[in-house]
Amino acid sequence: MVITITAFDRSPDGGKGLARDTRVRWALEETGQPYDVRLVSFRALKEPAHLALHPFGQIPTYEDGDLTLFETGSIVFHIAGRHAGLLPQDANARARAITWMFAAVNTVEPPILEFVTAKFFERDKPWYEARLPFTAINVRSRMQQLSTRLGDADWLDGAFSAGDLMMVSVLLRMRSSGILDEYANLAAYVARGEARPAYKRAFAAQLAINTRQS
Ligand code: GTB
Repeated sequence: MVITITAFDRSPDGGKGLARDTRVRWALEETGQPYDVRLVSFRALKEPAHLALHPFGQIPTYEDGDLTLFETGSIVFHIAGRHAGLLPQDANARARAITWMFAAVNTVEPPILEFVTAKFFERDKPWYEARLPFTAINVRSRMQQLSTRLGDADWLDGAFSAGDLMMVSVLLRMRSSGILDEYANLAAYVARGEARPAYKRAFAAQLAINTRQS
């Protein structure tokens, strides 16, 4: 039984790899797992067949035999727990890598999403001019803290792990704003993630879908 994930039929980013199926593809590539992709339109996301897989009507989902998962943190954790390559063997190092996964989705991603939402979806709102700089302050605060912790290390805690995979995926969302490049070590960290062969394969696969002629 081959793993099947879902992805946008056409991602709004046109293939920049920012939709969350990319991080799941990346985890599957890092661990050498073959997978199929079922493409879903925005309309189909909210239809019963997809809602049975994902209660919030989103991508990505993950199906492997009789197991269905949603939420990228959970999906990547599952992949990393089942296959070698993304979590250390040492119990304490493993716990720290998992902590970084949670930090990525619980502590770093929320202010980034607030910023992105304000910047791209609230331009016509009366609060836009006041709110956008406020959300940027919150992002910079988190990024400064992360930058300080990373220092001149290659990865957050020893060897590359699922924690880095999630953190790089989250930070990528800040590149187009220019804010990522304000933190040279974070920009280099993200670039190291993108340079990994597994990331390149994941990126190329989603790009092919999002740039295909229909
Ligand atoms: N917490 C969930 C997870 O991590 O799995 C969040 C999943 C999620 O937000 N999915 C989005 C979705 O399905 C796609 S990734 N949205 C449709 C909906 O809610 O109706 C978010 C995303 C979308 C588009 C871009 N982009 O074009 O740049 C980037 C990120």
